Amino acid sequence: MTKHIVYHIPVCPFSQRLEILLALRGLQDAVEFRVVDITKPRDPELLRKTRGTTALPVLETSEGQIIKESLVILRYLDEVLQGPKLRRSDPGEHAVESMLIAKEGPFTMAGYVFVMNQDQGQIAAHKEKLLALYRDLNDFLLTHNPDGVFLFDDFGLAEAVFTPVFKRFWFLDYYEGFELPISDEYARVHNWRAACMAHEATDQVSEEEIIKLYYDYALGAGNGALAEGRNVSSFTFEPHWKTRPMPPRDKYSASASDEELGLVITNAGHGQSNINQI
Ligand code: GAZ
Repeated sequence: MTKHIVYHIPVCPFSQRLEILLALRGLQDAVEFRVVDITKPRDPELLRKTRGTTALPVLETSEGQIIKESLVILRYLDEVLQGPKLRRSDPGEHAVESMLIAKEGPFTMAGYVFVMNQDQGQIAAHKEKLLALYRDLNDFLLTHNPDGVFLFDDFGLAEAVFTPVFKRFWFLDYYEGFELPISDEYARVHNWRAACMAHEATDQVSEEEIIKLYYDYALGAGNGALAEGRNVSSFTFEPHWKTRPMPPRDKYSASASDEELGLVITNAGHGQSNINQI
């Protein structure tokens, strides 16, 4: 039988949602992940399949159906893969988790816009916007499960949606010094977030990796764009992130070079340049 294929960008939060589902089921092999280099022109065959759109992840099912949007793919795989479902089976409970999931878009956007901000005069406004969204999540969790840790009794669909985003927001701790305040307004979401991030099915990425790979986002260059004066994207696969130094935290006054970021391959001797990823 042919496998499901997911076309994706490694380290993308949207595809980590799918990896978490597979890890929870112990079915990592049920899907073949194919890496797409978004700095290069898209393979015409894939473009034909997606009917011209370029956003990833995209699922090509074993039957050849094309499914876009990580949340749709997540729900599809949850239904078709064997094993206990991640979604709540009770319709009312499923509605509750779906309401929480409906908050992921604005939340994700607020964090990304914050890390990409280049205007120091706007820092406070970005911070307050994100804190308001955290307070809203706190209130939602208190309403539906005041004494628990997760939204229901265990890590579920909403947790699979939010955890990759919580982990990307390590870039806010590092580049913006952002922390959730320790107070009643945030206590419930604080516990939820900590439990989500500590869950063993979510360890596909590390804090160090996120900080190093997302340096270009912190300079305002998202989605594969190159920051000014640079030739290699911080998302490059080579040199591997583990071999590179931590980037400077201060994103507002300085911008590190390819060399300072450890992005230049020096041993080859034939002047081959790096391939930019994302
Ligand atoms: N809603 C889609 C899903 O599947 O959930 C989103 C998919 C998506 O945005 N994928 C991006 C992509 O494939 C990579 S991840 N881009 C390549 C292309 O050719 O379109 C998110 C942001 C943001 C900046 C970056 C990203 C991000 O805001 O992580 O906001 C949500 C892109 C400034």
